[in-house]
Amino acid sequence: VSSEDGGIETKANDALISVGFSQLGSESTWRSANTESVKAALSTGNGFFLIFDNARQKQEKQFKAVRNFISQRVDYIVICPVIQEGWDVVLAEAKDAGIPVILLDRNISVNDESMYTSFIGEDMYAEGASAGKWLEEYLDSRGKSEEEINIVVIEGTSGSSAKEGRAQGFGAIAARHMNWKMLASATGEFTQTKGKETMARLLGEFDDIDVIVCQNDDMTFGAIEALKEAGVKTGGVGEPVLISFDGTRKALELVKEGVINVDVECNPNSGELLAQIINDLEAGREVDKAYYMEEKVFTKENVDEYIEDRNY
Ligand code: GYE
Repeated sequence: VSSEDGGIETKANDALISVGFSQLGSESTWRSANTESVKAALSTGNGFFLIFDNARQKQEKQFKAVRNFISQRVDYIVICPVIQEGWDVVLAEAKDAGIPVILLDRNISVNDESMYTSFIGEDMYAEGASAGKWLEEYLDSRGKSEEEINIVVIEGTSGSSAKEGRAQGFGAIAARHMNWKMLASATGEFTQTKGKETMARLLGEFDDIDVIVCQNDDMTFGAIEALKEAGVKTGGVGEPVLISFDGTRKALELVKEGVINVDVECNPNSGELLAQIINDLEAGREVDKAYYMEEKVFTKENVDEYIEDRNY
């Protein structure tokens, strides 16, 4: 590239693979870890030129970012979609421009799957079902499989695949049990502040909660604050059961302490796989339509094995 092109892009930069990354926000510990994972994997040293945009929970901002990436003629576009619906138009624009789109973390619902090249993320439905199955076994082991069990759910972002998948997965298990009563399901927007607020409100509405499901760790941290303020302990015998998702270090410590009963892992470290898939595409190799991250279920029984290595 000569200086006639404006001189900004150097020859060295041209050799790099340019990637526009629309991250949906910075609402949680998980999200920060995910952003770090992508930034580390798509580094200059690894042959990438990364353009990062934080959409702060606004799909509109994601559209704007994607259009920006298109006008900059990046080689690849990576999107963590805040909600599932509404992507058809902007993805068609990327397709017309001949830029492959890779979806990361959350999924979307589109009529035409050729609108994106590949999806790398987590199986949110399986995560929700794992939580439900754990509760099933837990109640069984305590001889409570016939008792009425009152459940409240603090949900993540409405319309996100993370919220929908976890709710449906858990709901499918709950549907097998006539005695599981869903008292309420209310949003906590995947943040600690909202999680606390919602938990406080639910505590004001119900005095007979047996199980609290928080769809991510940050909301769980907020919920624990509200519970503490109300003098309610969780996790022990005769106390409400607390179920969480993500598997962040702080949450694993609370699992170890017995405050959280079970934490279903959601793996944010998808950066390396993303880099590998882009490299595969560059080399003209075929890639799969979907890749799912490996995820575990943490309880007091196994948490010691994993806690030391958690860096987020
Ligand atoms: O669980 C939550 C985050 O989409 C899987 O989003 C992700 C979720 C994650 O904010 O902490």
